[in-house]
Amino acid sequence: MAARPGVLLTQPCVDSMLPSLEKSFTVFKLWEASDQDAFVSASAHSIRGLVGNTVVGASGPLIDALPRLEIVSSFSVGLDKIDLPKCRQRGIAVTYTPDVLTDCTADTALSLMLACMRRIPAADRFVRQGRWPAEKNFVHTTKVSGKRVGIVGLGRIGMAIAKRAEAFGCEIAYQGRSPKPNLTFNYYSTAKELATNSDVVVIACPLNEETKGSINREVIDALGPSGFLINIARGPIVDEQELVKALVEGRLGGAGLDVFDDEPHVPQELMSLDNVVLTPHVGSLTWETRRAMADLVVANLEAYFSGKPLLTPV
Ligand code: 8YV
Repeated sequence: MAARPGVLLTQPCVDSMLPSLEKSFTVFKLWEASDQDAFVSASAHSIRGLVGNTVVGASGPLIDALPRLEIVSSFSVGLDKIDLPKCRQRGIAVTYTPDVLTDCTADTALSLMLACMRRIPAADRFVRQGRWPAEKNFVHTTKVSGKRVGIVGLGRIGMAIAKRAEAFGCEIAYQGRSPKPNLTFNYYSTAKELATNSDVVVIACPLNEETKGSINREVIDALGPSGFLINIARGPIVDEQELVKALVEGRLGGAGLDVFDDEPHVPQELMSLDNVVLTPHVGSLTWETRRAMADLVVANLEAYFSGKPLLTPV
């Protein structure tokens, strides 16, 4: 019997993935190694596949350390942690997990929108801290239904956010590289114009050279003191220092943030702000979605090593 292909798993991901990977592959668990460089060089001759996520992906140096690598099967829809030019240059196949995480990520965006505009976590704290009997009323908050929602990046996830926001009677607009055909939503070619014409801006675009830092001070100020910013995409799309400043100075109404510049580190200044809701990159973090992502990661590897077409190639 031929040796089972070796697959390097960079992170644990979800419980169901390891046993299903181990049915067909010899799995090398990077996160368990105390000296990861030594572990990689000792197992490099056996590793033909790599499974990474947004915590540890397929960086240039890791790919360089794996001369027999043939496929990267990413446990993510975002590709920013994969050195794609290097994969292309080496002829390494790349797959990802689109579609299966769209619903949960869009649900997270709406949750953050509702949570920060209606200050749900602060209201919960108000009750738990026993403040209700003495203070009688919680602060007034901002209505969500009917608001103008601007979406940066109307891809699969952006579209799913639009659909959900439409059900709240919101008016939808979007910004992206180009207008999409057959849509009644308003299109703006710049994030600043979108922000000027929105009550809430939701970031749902990929992180790349074009989008990095694109939500800057100008865009934040265009949204203004009654505007809200929601980010379920990637932290570095926003100039985080400017965002923090705007929130601290009251130049932005509030923010719902699932992603940050330097995860898992979150700016300390945000911790005391009741108009800000912070979640630890949980967009796809449900059992259903993470299992579906794992199934797709494994199915892509199995397809590759049995010579079948990849299910979700990049
Ligand atoms: C995951 C993600 O949080 O798919 C993405 O791009 O950001 C998320 O689904 C991630 O891959 C787990 O680290």
